[in-house]
Amino acid sequence: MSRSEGLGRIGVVYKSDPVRGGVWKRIFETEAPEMALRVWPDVGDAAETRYLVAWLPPDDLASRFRKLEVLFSTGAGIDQLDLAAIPERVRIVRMIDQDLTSSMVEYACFGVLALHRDVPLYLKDQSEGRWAPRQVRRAADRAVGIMGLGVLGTALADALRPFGFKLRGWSQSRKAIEGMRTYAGPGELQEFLSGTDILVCLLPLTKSTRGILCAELFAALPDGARLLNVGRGGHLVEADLLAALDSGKVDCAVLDVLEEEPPPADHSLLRHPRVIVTPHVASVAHPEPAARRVIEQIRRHEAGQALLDVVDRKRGY
Ligand code: NDP
Ligand code: OXD
Repeated sequence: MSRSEGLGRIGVVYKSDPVRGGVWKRIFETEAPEMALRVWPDVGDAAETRYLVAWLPPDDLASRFRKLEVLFSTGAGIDQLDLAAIPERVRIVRMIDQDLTSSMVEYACFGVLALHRDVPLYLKDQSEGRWAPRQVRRAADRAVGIMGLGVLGTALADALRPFGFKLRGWSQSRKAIEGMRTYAGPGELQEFLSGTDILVCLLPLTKSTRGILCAELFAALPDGARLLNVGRGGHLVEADLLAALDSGKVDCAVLDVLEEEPPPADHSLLRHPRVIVTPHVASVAHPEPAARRVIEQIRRHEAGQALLDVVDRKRGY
């Protein structure tokens, strides 16, 4: 017998963007009549709530949601959460969904192709009224190195393969991926970087990855390498990228994320002529499929099945 039987509807609280919350409410009402979704700040009886969906949970989560069993992040990343403030008994589940993955693949392909085809440099030329063709390099002569071979990194590798790039990938544990030369752990990072022309960061932000895109890392890349950061702003030491752009070590970059979001209008990278910046839009969880994913997860949990996409607190991702 499911734990919800005889107890009325299963209470779920949603605390994130209120407009999206309206869509979540509609999906829950039509597709999960056994659940009652409340949109923040209407939390009902917080002390009895077992499921919370949030980007940023409330500061008083532990004392207010005393029976909370699962915290669903509305995003794929969970670095915005203070894990120490979330009681150990609460499972943390991140958002993985095909639309979110496809959206990242679209954006990251755009970024890699823009860097490969010199688009940041041509935008600079165009802004200066210059028509100056550069030699077109074949994809087969360019190595794309992906840092992070998880859900998003492997999907990107699949999408890039048909272009014919040389593919390299780096992760914590060793991976075998068709058509990709893979490297694992800090010991193989230098070797991975030394053959990477276009570096893509798709790592989670953790204690070990904060500031990883720094002067030392740029020094290990071939001269004139290019950077796509679609991870988090905290991965990048911005001053080091500016110095690497100045010296020509890094030729150009596409950045979807910055340390401070939104950045000040005079931010040096936002204004840099060889950098394309977008406002953290590479991928977002669309509310309909995201709500369906959470419904599926709650049903699994209620039926005593294992939750999917659970965060490993020790690893931090
Ligand atoms: P996953 O958890 O599926 O994959 C993470 C990958 O990073 C794994 O391959 C993991 O290695 C590797 N990794 C983690 N720590 C290290 C380390 N210290 N050294 C080497 N490799 C490491 O994450 P996703 O692919 O789902 O997402 C990645 C990140 O993308 C998110 O955390 C988020 O920050 C970012 N993101 C950005 C978005 C945007 O709009 N800009 C949207 C969505 C996500 P292993 O496989 O061995 O565990
Ligand atoms: C995410 C994001 O982590 O949107 O999902 O950045």
